[in-house]
Amino acid sequence: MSKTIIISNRLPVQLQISDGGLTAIPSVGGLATGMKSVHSGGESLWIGWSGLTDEDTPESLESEIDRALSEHGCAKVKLTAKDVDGFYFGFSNRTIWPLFHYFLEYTEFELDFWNVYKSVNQKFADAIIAHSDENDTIWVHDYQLMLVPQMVREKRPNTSIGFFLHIPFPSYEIFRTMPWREEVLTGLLGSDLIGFHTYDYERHFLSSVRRLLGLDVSFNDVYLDHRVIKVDSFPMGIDYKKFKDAALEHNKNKEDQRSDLQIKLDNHKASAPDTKLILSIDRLDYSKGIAKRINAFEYFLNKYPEYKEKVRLIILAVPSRSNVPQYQLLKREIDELVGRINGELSTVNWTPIWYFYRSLPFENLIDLYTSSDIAWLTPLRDGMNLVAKEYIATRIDKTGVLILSEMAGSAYEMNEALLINPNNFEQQADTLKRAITMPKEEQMARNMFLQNRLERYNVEVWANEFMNSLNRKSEGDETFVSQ
Ligand code: GDG
Repeated sequence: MSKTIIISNRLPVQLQISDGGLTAIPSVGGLATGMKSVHSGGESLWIGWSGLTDEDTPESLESEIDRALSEHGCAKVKLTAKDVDGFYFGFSNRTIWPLFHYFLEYTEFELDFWNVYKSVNQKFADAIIAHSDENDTIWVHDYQLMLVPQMVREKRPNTSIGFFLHIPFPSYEIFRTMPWREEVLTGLLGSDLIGFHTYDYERHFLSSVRRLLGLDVSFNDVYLDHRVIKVDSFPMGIDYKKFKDAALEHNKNKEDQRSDLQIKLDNHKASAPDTKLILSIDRLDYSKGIAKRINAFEYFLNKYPEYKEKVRLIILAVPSRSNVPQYQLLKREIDELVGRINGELSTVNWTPIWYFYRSLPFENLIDLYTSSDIAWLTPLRDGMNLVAKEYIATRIDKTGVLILSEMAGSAYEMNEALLINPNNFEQQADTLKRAITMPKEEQMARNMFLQNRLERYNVEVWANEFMNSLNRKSEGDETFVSQ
């Protein structure tokens, strides 16, 4: 029987070794949830890195690890600490991530990183070959694995292979600065179907294919040797029901069931009922524009001083890639900014910014979403941005204002949000004022449209549309006979 093979850098379960024993913790991330409909019932296998390097893994635990993973429909790719350094912290996060988010000044073109990226992509491809046969359908995820489709294609010319990129694909002018640009494009073109979040990323990719490889491109088809590769956009949704149900449950909670965070939020509301809570949640990443947002908040308070003591900015910054120097510098910059602004502006009754540098449990995320009057998300570049969608899904009474950067992929589908340019402080100060004073009826009218769209185009629909498109492609007319 043919099966679906999902491949991503990390698996939907994380393994931890403690006291010599092994624990498998299911991941609650968007990708894991979205793929549930595809990854179920024993007809699929998810291949990825377990999170444990070879050096971390006693040999005696190897078979136990395989057993634990196979209970979750998973199989592992083995990586050494050196692999993880060069492939993940190196090429993925010091070359591709900054380049694809238009941070050329942070992009490092290191031959050593590239060589490890190639060899680790080969390890993933080898694992796919070992665990699959010709009739299986393969879905590769994200920027860490862009060479895998072609590596698999070489061994399995007739297998159906899809690839989805979760981050932006940059314009040709940016992409062409990379020394290994042709190899990356060729790697991706091993696929039958290549998916992006937005039409713009799709066009950027096709433009690079045409200009760098000189291939024929017609609409969204690329012609290569005897194959036609389809390129399309599939904007990723969220598990709408999960967020809506969690918010409903949260609202039902009795006093004594409230979390400590919710008690703090409620006390704040009770003591200052006119104060608006403005929320931002991101991984601590320069692409998310956190430092600029804090500066823009200070600008707003200077431009509209009447809102001092009337607003509070909550920043949840989730630790991320702290081995990469740029992330350490950013952490220091944000710590200093928050310290300076709170130091200068706080009064006996008011601290302008509440800053959490940690990952919170899902329940606390819901506490924050449901208690905040405004969500303010200002990425400088973002493939999609699921936080924007999650905030809207939790607004049971339909109140709440979303201020969202035009540079997020989600802005294309969320026109009823207040869209801003994160570099324009003047516009953001005025938009914050507009959000604070927006009548409830207008908030509800805007959110009704947003919620309807998010409910319809949820993450399950996203995954199914991609798979259906890939299946149609493999059943259909992909054979192209070059003239
Ligand atoms: C990449 C792309 C694209 C956040 N803090 C906590 C927590 N989260 C969850 C959120 C959300 C997810 O993490 C973040 O997703 P985003 O989409 O906002 O951003 P990235 O992590 O950068 O994701 C992005 C995405 O891939 C999907 O394709 O949208 O553009 O960069 O789901 O809820 N979850 C918990 N505690 C936290 O503290 N439990």
